[in-house]
Amino acid sequence: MFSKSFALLLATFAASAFADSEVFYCTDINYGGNCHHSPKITANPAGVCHNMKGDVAQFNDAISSFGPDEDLLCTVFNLSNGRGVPVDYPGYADLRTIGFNDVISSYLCYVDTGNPTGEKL
Ligand SMILES: *[C@@H]1O[C@H](CO)[C@@H](O)[C@H](O)[C@H]1NC(C)=O
Ligand SMILES: [Ca+2]
Repeated sequence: MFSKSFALLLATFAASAFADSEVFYCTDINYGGNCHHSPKITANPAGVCHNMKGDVAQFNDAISSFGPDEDLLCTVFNLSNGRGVPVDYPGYADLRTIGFNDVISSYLCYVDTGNPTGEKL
């Protein structure tokens, strides 16, 4: 009884605590040039994938700094060859340091619930 309501309380807390996470990324290093805040990323079992298309097409193959919020676990992808690298908080102010400057075409982010199985609330 206690544990069930405690779990519910935790889930409720987590859902509200993680409701406002986002990624901030820019075309220049050190978060300069043109910048963009991603849409809010909330807990989702499949993670949330964003492609640099449509209103963010200008960022395709142009991102030089990428900063996820504290509770996000992200992977950025070079869609030309399908290669992805993990980027966690605080991200990279200079993506050249991981050899990923101007190649990001999409990113996938999960809310880190601290669950070692990777299952999200
Ligand atoms: C991205 O993919 C392109 C096309 O395969 C390749 O030329 C480039 O080296 C790749 N860059 C990285 C950092 O993976
Ligand atoms: Ca750039």
